[in-house]
Amino acid sequence: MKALPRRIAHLDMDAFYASVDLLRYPELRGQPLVIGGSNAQQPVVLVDGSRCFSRLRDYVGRGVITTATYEARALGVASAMGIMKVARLAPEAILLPVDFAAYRHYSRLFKAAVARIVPAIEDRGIDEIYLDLSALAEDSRSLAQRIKEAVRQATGLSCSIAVAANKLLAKIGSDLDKPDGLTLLAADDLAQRIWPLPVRKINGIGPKASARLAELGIHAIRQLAHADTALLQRHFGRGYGVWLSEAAHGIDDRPLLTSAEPKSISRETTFERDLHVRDDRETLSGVLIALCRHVAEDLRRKSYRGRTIGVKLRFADFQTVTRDLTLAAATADAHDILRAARECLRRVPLERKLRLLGVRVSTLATRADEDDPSEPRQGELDLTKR
Ligand code: DCP
Ligand code: MG
Repeated sequence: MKALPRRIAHLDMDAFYASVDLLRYPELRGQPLVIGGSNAQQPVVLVDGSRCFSRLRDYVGRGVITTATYEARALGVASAMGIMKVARLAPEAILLPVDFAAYRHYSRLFKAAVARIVPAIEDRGIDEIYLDLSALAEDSRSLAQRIKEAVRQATGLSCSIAVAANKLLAKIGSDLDKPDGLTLLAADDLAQRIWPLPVRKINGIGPKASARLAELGIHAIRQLAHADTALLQRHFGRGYGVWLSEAAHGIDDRPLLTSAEPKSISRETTFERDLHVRDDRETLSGVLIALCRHVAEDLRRKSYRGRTIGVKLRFADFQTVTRDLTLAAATADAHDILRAARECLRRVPLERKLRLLGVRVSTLATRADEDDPSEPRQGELDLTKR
């Protein structure tokens, strides 16, 4: 039986920080507003109870803005611009300081409202989430409408949603009709709606990759889709080359990461002075033992065990190497972790001085996943075993 196509939504709040601040200062609605000042930009309450806001033309100093309302964006203002540059573009715009506590509060509110409708949510940060709608019967448009309405009810804020076959397309889609957008992307929309866009609209193509693609004459996603994969691999490496090609064709099988389960648990230490295995053997050995013990404690506290044990070394010249090995059975035991970490270290040439040492345990399973839930051995680590 052929699997049904997935229905993945991406939801992104509109001008998030600025919109949250407008809830508190509704008199600013409709004006260009920029978020990014310090406490000096805090509004002053006048004797008649009205508020006096800072204007950008009065601003002197450094710093960048976090975001701006759509009225300010119409003047050319964008996230991460220097405040002085914004002041030249939009001298009349109002500047407010950031208020992370308020943004976190509204972030929790909108996510809780969505979770009451769709249980499968991947949290992507303060103002965006992916949703898996595949298991729900309702059609995509009315679901998306209902989600937008629930967000508005819970927060008074608007968001933009797209529904598509995967995360990659949903993420591009939610940006197509901002603010207050609702975009449905079907498989045959690729050529019409995605291919004309610049390559940097693909999440995962950053400024460096898009600059290198531009050097190859590739600007639009359509050109990337038609580019020879072998050429892309020559310029970007095997893995990334293939990924570029697939992304341009709208292919993306990544599942939603719906819970906050850690992928690994690790500890690392940067030394006060660079250490050499020959001259500082005792110290390094002590550090390794302590790291393994801490990782084991972290695992136990969180009720995890892991099968892959790895070490990370950074040399004085900042070159970083990692080595790992996978055990037959998952462990949370400091002895087992130490033994495996030493095994990994034997595979690294150690002629140079070290500035950092780290130990990581991955391929995690919770106790509940395991056949044998017996407590790991307790006890002191034996320094002499090597
Ligand atoms: N943010 C930031 N610095 C950046 C980009 C964003 O501090 N360089 C903060 C402010 C934004 C929030 O993160 O309000 C969410 O980022 P978005 O990229 O989603 O931008 P907005 O929500 O502000 O606008 P949009 O309507 O384009 O989503
Ligand atoms: Mg946003």
